[in-house]
Amino acid sequence: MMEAQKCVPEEHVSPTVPTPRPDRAPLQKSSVCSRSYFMVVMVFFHVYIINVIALLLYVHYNNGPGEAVATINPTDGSNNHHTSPDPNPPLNPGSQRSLYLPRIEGIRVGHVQKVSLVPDKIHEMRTLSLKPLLFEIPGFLSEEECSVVVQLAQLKGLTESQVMVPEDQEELTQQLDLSPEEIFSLLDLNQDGRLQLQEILTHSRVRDGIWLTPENLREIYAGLKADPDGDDLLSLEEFKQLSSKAFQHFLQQRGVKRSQLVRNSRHTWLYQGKGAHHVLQELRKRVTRLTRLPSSLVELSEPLQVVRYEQGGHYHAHHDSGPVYPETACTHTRLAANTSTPFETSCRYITVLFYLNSVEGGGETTFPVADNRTYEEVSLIQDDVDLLDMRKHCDKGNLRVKPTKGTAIFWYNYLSDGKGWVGEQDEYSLHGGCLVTRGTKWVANNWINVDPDYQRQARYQQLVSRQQSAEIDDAERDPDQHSDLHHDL
Ligand SMILES: *[C@@H]1O[C@H](CO)[C@@H](O)[C@H](O)[C@H]1NC(C)=O
Ligand SMILES: *[C@@H]1O[C@H](CO)[C@@H](O)[C@H](O)[C@H]1NC(C)=O
Ligand SMILES: [Ca+2]
Ligand SMILES: [Ca+2]
Repeated sequence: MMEAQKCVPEEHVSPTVPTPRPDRAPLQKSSVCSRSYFMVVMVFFHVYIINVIALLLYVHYNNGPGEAVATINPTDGSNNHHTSPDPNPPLNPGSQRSLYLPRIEGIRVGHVQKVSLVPDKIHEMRTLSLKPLLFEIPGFLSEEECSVVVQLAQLKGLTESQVMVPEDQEELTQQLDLSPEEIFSLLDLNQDGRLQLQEILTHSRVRDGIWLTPENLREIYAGLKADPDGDDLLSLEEFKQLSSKAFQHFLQQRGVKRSQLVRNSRHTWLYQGKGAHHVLQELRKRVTRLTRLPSSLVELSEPLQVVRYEQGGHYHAHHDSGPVYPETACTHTRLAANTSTPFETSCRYITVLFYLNSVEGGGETTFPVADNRTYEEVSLIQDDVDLLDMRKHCDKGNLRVKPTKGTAIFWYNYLSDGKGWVGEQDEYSLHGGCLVTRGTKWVANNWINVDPDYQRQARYQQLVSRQQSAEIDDAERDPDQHSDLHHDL
């Protein structure tokens, strides 16, 4: 037998013997061999045990990341259990890659897919456009749910949405330390060495709370004697004479009517976490199912924004979230970023917009360039048609959605990076709220914030989970969890 022949000094035993046989009973062995034999068996046994442990560790670490991520937010686990009969679970339990972002396919404009968002009801989700990827879901909220949200918002109280004070444009240019020539060049989109009115408008609208029309601009030029030759064009020399301060000062002196603002509405924010009204919590769960995103992402996003537009209200065309450059910070992950940068945006990957009432007149949501062949910022503002102007040219846009009580629409503000994460801003996601010509308009927005920088989002979630676990003071928490997370995200 093998055992007999293997009565050899243990140093000859190869530790890589593939078939350990710890089960062989060393009963009939000679006493001479017994010690060696015992050693051999022990070595085999150890190799065997180490293999088993290694295998267990392997399995553990392969599963580890998914589990770790799924428990980033302690509420995740329980949510998953509670909603287990849900056919669209927030976290795909079959997949261990919880932070892979599913993106719903539009197929083609007009395509209808059935989605299960609440028990005993199937919703229909219609593709409205592919650029941006935009869907409509009638009856997403019931009539009662709409009323509850409106009432909660009224109870909380709404404030003016206006960003009236000119923003930190001055500061930004100072921080960037740009010369007038450089600014001129940035503004001169068509690079013809002159600033057309549209070029000034394209820029000013991004930064200021005041909505300028070509007529306003001519008025300002005249008031400041900025364009002595009166050709509506600013040469570099003319531009250098025109100080940004004087420009702002003129605007402020002139006074601003609400209708001249970018946004003429009032809004409030409603928290949707634990302890919030059940309708608000339910709404968030429904949004999670709709978007199929990890619930941890949805739960760490902005609260629900409820907006009221009175008759005469509007919101000129804009992007909900800006472009992201390597040095851009996201507002929500600021905590996890230690760089100070002048660029910050809200990184709203998805917008879900709910219509809380049917508007008597106007108030459509317009996507001026939806499914346009091409997109050129400079083409948005022409002499005769300003596609961004939601008071004057709402009807010129490519796509308009009429507000219908209970309907939700949602779209992606960013493209995919092709690897399951957030990529570049989708410029086609430009949209605005048309002038309300009759009655009042109530809408709500849920934004899902995702940092296009995967590591930063991961660090942020890690930080939040640490804070939460510190609050819970859960000493039993697996200490490996954070390092796993850090390693694998
Ligand atoms: C932020 O700072 C920490 C230590 O203070 C460092 O480990 C980390 O790499 C920094 N992150 C970035 C993005 O600079
Ligand atoms: C829309 O597409 C047309 C055709 O390609 C193009 O001429 C026009 O400039 C586009 N509009 C915008 C705003 O880019
Ligand atoms: Ca120009
Ligand atoms: Ca001129």
